[in-house]
Amino acid sequence: MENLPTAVSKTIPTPTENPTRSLPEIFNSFSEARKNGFLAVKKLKDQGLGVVGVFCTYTPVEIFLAAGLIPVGLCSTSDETIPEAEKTLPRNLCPLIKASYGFAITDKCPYMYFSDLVVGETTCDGKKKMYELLGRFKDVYVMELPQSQTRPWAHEIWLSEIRRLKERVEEKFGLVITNEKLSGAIRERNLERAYLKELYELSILSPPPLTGLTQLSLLFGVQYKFDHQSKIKEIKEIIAKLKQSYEIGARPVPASAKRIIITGCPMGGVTEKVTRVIEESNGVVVAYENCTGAKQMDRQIRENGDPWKALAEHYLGLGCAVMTPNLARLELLGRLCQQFSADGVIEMTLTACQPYAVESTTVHNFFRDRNLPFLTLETDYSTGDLEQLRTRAAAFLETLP
Ligand code: BJ8
Repeated sequence: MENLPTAVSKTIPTPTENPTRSLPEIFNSFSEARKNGFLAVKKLKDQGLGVVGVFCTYTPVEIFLAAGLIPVGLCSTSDETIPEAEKTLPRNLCPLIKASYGFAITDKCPYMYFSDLVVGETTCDGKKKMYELLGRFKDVYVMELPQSQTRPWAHEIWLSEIRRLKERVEEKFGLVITNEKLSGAIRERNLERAYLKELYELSILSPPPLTGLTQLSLLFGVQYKFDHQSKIKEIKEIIAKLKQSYEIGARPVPASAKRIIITGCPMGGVTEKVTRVIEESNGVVVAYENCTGAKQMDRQIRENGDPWKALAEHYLGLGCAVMTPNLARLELLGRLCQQFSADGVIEMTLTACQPYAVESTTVHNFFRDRNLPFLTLETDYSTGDLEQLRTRAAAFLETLP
């Protein structure tokens, strides 16, 4: 690790592997995945593999996998470097953007440090303008994302952006991405999506066989596991073990717990606090509609026909608040509420996230029309609002029938 900056090398732990792990041990391997993934990425870099840093669910990562590159998530989930970021960025900006930028400029994020290329999209204004600043010290490529899924030309624009990204990757890394390789990467990721969906759908059971906190750490951690085969093996193992322990009577969640769907901004790291306060007040998070959860895994990429068109079709269909109108979010939310027999929905918005804050009214109206209780909790990457979140979540859960 002698080539790494001190701030980075200090954060790299030594992973421990044990082939006969119990369920809690496998859970730990996922909750520790982000930390341990640093070392895995370092090893892959040493083997000569290229790394591409990404920020958003709209990024068609299959292109990087088809090219034999390693895609890594760069969004930060702690407030550690926000003061440093605020020396350049406005204070009233979403914490996800400030933290991600802060970790980049302080060299404290090994994933950013190892990234040969960073790919972003024109999603919210804060993010796309931050990419311009990031471009001063990293090789940043920004895709132009249409903000509508219903305009007839949106698909054509996104398809041409995907083809441009292919060319940029080919030129940067000196390789060729064939249709066959892309189709292979699509099949690989579809398989992962299918198993992750099977995993979170276990919480359709009443009571669910895992808490919302466990589900979140699995879904968040999986993005920092880079070996496809062993990742699939681990997910299958978790599913089998969870089913087995449920069959013999294990009930980690009380039957009386109110079933909650979480929607809104991406979660992980410090924002786990939202799930924690819900589960401390006789609630259980049964599904996450956001980018950490179902939004990413609910749909499969079409495996027949032109793979580039299939990729464009899939990613443009994601229901994020940067789209207008954002009907896909409501469709998924409505479906999850039915499927998981939700007692209520809690939306988590990050402070200063305009797309989600404004769309909150639309989501609120959607659930009012369906008589399903809905609450919005706004938070940031600090822990200073924990008591306030706890009080509001407890009051909401108490009102649920
Ligand atoms: S697809 S949710 S990952 S854009 S929270 S940075 S929107 S101001 S994270 Fe997102 Fe892609 Fe959408 Fe998902 Fe801006 Fe809001 Fe901050 Fe956000």
